[in-house]
Amino acid sequence: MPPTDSIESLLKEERRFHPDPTFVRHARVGSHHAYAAMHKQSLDEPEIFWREQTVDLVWRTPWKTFSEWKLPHAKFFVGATLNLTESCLDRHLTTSRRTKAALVWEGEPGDSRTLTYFELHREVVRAAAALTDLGVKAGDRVAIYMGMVPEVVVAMLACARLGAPHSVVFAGFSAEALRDRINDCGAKVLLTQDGAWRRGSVVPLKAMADVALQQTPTVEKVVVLRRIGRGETQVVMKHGRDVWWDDWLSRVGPGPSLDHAKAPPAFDAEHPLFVLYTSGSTGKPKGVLHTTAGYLAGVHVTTKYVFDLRDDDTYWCTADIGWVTGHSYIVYGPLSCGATCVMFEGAPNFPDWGRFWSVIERHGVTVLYTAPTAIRAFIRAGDEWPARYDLSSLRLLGSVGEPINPEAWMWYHRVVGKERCPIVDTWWQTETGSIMLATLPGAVFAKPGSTGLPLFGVEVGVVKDRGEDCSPGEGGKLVVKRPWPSMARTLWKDDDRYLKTYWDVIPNVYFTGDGARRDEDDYLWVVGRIDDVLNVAGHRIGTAEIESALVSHPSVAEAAAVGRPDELKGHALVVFVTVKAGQKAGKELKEALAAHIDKEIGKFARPDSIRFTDALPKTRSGKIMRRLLKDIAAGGETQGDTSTLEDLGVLAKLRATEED
Ligand code: 7RM
Repeated sequence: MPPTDSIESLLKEERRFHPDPTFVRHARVGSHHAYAAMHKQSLDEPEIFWREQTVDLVWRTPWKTFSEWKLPHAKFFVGATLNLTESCLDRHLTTSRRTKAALVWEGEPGDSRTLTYFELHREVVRAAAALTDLGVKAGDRVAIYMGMVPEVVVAMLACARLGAPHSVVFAGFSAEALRDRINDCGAKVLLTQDGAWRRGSVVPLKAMADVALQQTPTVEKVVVLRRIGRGETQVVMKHGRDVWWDDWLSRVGPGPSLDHAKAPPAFDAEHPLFVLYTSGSTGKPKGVLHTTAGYLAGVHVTTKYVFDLRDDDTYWCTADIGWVTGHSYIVYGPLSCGATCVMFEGAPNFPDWGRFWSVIERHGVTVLYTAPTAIRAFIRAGDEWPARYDLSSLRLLGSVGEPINPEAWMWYHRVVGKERCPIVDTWWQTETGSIMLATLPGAVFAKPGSTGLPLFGVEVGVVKDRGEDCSPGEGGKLVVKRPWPSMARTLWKDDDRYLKTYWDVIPNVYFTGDGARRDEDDYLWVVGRIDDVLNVAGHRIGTAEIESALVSHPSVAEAAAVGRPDELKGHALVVFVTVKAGQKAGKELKEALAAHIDKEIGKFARPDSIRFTDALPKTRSGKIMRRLLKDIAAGGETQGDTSTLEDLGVLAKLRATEED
């Protein structure tokens, strides 16, 4: 079943997959009853629940009050102080985890590195001291524009240790996108690398950063990691501003500067931890702000239960560090649990479609967390690829990023999990910080395509516009009915937009932007965004961002971007463009526009189809009717009301536009 299938057919999905009895016997939560009791306690007696569940974390001052809530500002673990990195690193050093692998890293070209908890801690302490040396103080923002290298984890943790919020910018973003994010958060330092490997070629990150840095007045220093280190990656170092990573670190050799290895500063529970930009339904990306204690508690508890993590697991989350999944489930969650994390720099299909399976075989991965878009690509590549490798180490599979359609679920279950491994679908968002809905493995059965039940502390609803609950099976808006510890605290310097986007849409609840249904068993089925945000191959992107990028091209008068359901990517991106008078619409302009998007946003946002048109369908008040464009993009008849359409003739003309 492709993802285009309607929710009606999804709800007819009657297969149930019960976890293997051996898995259940050892599971942390071994029955639906146990899950329900914990969930109930987490809502009714949150103080007791969270006190118990966070005892492993390192608190300098214990919290007095669980939460204080006054819109828009939520506080959790009020009164506590902590240094988050002590929970992720220091606490393991007095146990046998001291010499355990924290990161098992594999580079795209096949090089590899392992960092034990001891080594990772030492690197983080050095980097924190070196950041201090650059003048970074608690509260200063540090931008990170790096690929999937161990140093990016070191960099994030070093920032956290100093209380300097990091803002990681996905290495697939363009110079312009980097510039805007740096400027929005006012970063003082940028950490980057000469280049990043991407399917055998080099993405020149430093050269791209240099373009951004021409218009980023707040950045004082730039640290450059040598990842490629070859002549072909021409790096120009600006005197007084740029420093090579190794030179930067060697300035703080062992000695007094490492004093704070033992006692890093403690911060308030609500001290800002990071800003991560994500797409919204209007043009400008939103700087989602997460703070320290609540975020840590959320990712710690969810990592432990959702992945059922054990000390002997080898856990691999395939997400990129530039997205929230990389933050929460490569770095903060797993390290706070003392897990061994595989980190992989490359792509699933380089040098061939066997690469992921080869990583699993060679490292003995036990828990795999990946995305439906990857699974669908693997299905297309053929079963022979996974069949060539020994995947018997796997014991648990996870999915995140978009709805996993039943066909992909079944393939994952059969071909990867050999019908032995539970699959845990996990629904959450950049804004939620940690996993909110899941089919908790060992505790509950899975239904292919359903994202399951709410996790601890999470109370969700499926409601109508005014907040009335929908009946079972009825489609509505997915909301969260009470604040939870790992929720975003605000949007960077924009409380108003935070309130408007999430809390003012439906009375008294957090609005997720997703549509969903809840079935008779209380299982949730998330169908995707109901606003103008698309999910293209797991990348969340606002149609407004694409449109404003297109319109910034000198030949373009107007543009509308819509998604077309795509078997592989979730959404394919279709854009309708009207050109300015005297401009020639044609193949050449199409190529120029594709290149323009690459530059303004990044290659991942390149449209799958660009269609020129004389006019866009609009309402009388001038609003583009994207709903109609969506139908046209999908190749079907336009559905629903066209009475608000100003000029009916536009539709016929649009259908006649050429599809490439
Ligand atoms: C973690 C992440 C969030 C949006 C969210 C949904 C969609 C994510 C699932 C899902 C159905 C899932 N953060 N989404 N996971 N839809 N089932 N298991 O992806 O901020 O980048 O995107 O992604 O629409 O609102 S995100």
